Amino acid sequence: MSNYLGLIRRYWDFIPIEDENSICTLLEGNTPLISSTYLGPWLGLRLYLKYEGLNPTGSFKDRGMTVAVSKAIEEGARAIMCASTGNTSASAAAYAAKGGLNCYILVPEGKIARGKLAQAMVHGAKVVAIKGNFDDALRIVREITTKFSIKLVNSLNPFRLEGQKTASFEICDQLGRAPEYLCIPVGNAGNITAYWMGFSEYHERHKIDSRPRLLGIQAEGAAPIVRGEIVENPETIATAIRIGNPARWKEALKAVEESEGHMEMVSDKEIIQAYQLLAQKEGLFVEPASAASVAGLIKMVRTGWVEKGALVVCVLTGHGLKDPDVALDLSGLITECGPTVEQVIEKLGL
Ligand code: AN7
Repeated sequence: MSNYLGLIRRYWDFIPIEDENSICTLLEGNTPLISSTYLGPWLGLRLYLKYEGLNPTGSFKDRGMTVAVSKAIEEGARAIMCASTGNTSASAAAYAAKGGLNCYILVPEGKIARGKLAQAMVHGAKVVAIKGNFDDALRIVREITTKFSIKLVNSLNPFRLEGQKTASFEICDQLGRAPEYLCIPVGNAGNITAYWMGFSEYHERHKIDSRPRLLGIQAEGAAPIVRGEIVENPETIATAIRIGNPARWKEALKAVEESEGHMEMVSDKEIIQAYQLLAQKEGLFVEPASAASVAGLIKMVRTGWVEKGALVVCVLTGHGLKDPDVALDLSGLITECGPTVEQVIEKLGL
């Protein structure tokens, strides 16, 4: 029997759920902090990778969703709704199924990785594809959730952040201290905001003597915070962070400033390089948005922003199986072969 209880019970004192009967959990969290054996030595860093792809639905979103859905249940809600580039919808659909709620999802048409769409559909959510981008979808969801009695579960919902912040607690528990830098991809900017809340709360309560400098990484084609202006038509291979007007923009900037960190952007080419390095040298299959944090870190070591020897944690936000099309497009063709030992030996060049 597993004695893991899920985030809410594990961090009960830090999370504003009052009624234990309303807890809706899939035993999210408790993800591994993996010591990097290739990238770390290569970059001259003490590097750890927080593999959030091992949450129940394959992304970090489950941390926030367990709290947002439990709170919705506590408040008597019957339905939840979100706009999503994919992972939020997969998570919302799963927790709604577990909690017996209806789930409404708006996604940008044609820009959702197939694994994520499959998750939202299989869990029985009502999915609508908008002829527009994520920012359009979020605008519509905000309006509809004020008109109907449906709970919004995007990270504008403060309970999402209350759950997501627990990743910082885990990192401090796993390292026995806070890292010097935390490197994280930024889309709607909820996660980076939540990490800062988490490090700050742990710092206060457990007298941890430092907080990390936050390095937030955006994709070049969807980098409103780095550029300082809304991006009308965001584009990137990392569809999860294809967002032009982040809802938590101000909070993210404040977190980066307070931590004396930095916001950086990386090209799709750099994202793909990091994606392949993680897969081929670390054995970690992540989705492109997650590889953005590693691409950003590589860039910041090259530019001297992060010094050699630093203790760094990179957050790998989602599993690579979410987006099988990117993986297959980047790989060579499969070798076809007749069904004999000789033919296989020949094809493998043994
Ligand atoms: C893998 O699912 O916004 O900066 O609607 O799926 O907190 O938005 C996903 C975002 C990073 C960015 N990595 O986090 C959605 C959605 C992955 C993601 C982000 C997302 P935020």
